[in-house]
Amino acid sequence: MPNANLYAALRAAFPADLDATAVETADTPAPLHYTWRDLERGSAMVANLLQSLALPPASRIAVQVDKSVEALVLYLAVLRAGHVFLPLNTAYQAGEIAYFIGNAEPAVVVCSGRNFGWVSQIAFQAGTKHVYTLNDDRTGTLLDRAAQQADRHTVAHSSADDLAAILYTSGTTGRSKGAMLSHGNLLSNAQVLKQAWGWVPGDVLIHALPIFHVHGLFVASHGALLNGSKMIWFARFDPRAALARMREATVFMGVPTLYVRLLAEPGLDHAATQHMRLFVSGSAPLLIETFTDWQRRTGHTILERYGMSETVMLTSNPYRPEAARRGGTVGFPLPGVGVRVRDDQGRALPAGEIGGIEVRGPNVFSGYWRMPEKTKEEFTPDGWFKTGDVGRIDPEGYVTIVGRSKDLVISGGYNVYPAEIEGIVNELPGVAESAVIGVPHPDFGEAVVAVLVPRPGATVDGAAVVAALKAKIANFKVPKQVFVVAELPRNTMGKVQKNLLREQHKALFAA
Ligand code: MLC
Ligand code: AMP
Repeated sequence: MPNANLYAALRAAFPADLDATAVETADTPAPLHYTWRDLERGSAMVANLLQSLALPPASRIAVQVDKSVEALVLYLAVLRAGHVFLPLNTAYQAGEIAYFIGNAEPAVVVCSGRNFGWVSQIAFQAGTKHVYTLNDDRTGTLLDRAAQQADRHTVAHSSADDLAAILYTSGTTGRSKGAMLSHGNLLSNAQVLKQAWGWVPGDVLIHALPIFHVHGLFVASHGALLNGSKMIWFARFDPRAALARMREATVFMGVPTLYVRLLAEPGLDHAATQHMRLFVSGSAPLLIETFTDWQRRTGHTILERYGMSETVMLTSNPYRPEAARRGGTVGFPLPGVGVRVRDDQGRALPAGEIGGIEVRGPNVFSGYWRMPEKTKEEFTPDGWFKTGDVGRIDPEGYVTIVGRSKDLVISGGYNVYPAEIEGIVNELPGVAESAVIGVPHPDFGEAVVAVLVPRPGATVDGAAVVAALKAKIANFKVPKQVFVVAELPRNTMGKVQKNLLREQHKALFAA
């Protein structure tokens, strides 16, 4: 059986000249150049370190570190060692991390040095035996220990169905679920995107997204690696600095907020983006204004695509000019991906009609980590995954997302599940109940807002609620505004009418 390990496929795509630059850092004090050989040797050393721990195959390696090239190397090492990469957003606080570690039971946890105290305490309590640190200045115990390892390593043999990564994604009810993605899921999608987006020799990617979610870790990194393309690596997105590098790059990928912030740069024009070949947007709806403003300012048409943690990429606007990239749509199903729209009773809907989007394909995950019941609920009896997105497919085949059946807010490309925030707000002293909604926001697309009702006789201060939440949950989940009201609007069934709240507060952040 050929080795289906994703690292083996990525490695095979490295250019013949292993001393060429694979990654150049853009926001370190001085630029750092990592060659393809550095990626190969560095990942071999970290893989050897993991191997020296004699972990069972497919052990989870949980990683909460700032973005760095070494963090990417760690990801490659986990792949090649045959373990399962579990990336965690650096914004997550202790309560969130405790849940992920308790649920995933990782054999190894890697965290930044400044968090070692509390993260290691959580990890050791959960039974994790090895906790390493990795800082964004190339220090930490992970690299110290890896430096003692050999720089040659034979890539573990994996089948296409073997797990490569677990990505936690929140649920409409209860806690986050770990989406289990296999080597085959990730590689098939990367290969399809390489074709679909016309990657060519000489492409250079500006990598400015975090690497703990699908967009930055898989779509962007795999795209460049599988094409042997150099990446210009930003640890933090800075619109002015990113724009300056477009004169030497060809591909950029971003969530809509990145495009909004680039549009605010006076220097964004045809000349500044002339060297670029492709701008990709996804993870959240791209406003038609952003799409048309971008066209006007740069002469480029943003290519919008649609995906999710459970499926990697599903649809894409066309790259080649035979068909137009249509603003407001997410394009056509990618080759090999099935997309269908059905009503609440599971009846197929004709073109143009709005219903639930269901998908299948080699990219679709196998299920949620240790949640067989939840997994069963999210798949139809005939094996299609219910995305929770609502949309339509027009007669020409373009898919348009019109809303979500899941109660979800997407803020700056990050998902926030109101049920999770409401649960935490309701526990705060003096709070009787709450409703969390998303309202339009000029920068983040949607912003989280909480409306709460105090207990009889209690006084609750909105600013104090925000301060309390900042200590408990990731900053992007914290409401940008809190309203204290006497009661929540309810329908005759007693259900909170969030649509009325959204309507009432829709102009809160009007630009
Ligand atoms: C930061 N803040 C956010 C936020 N990001 N608030 C809401 N939503 C967000 N996304 C908070 C900060 O903590 C700060 O709070 C305040 O907002 C302003 O911060 P900032 O300095 O403006 O934020 P910045 O660090 O510049 O980050 C913004 C961003 C970042 C857009 C660069 O959020 C980002 O990288 N987003 C990309 C997310 C992503 O990669 N998504 C892909 C998921 S994969 P305070 O209180 O401290 O002032 C997926 C599948 C698919 O969805 O299809 O791709
Ligand atoms: P995540 O769970 O973080 O992977 O987010 C996946 C969700 O992001 C999808 O189910 C969609 O709701 C949303 N999404 C991703 N891409 C787009 C897009 N181009 N337009 C609208 N929504 C999108």
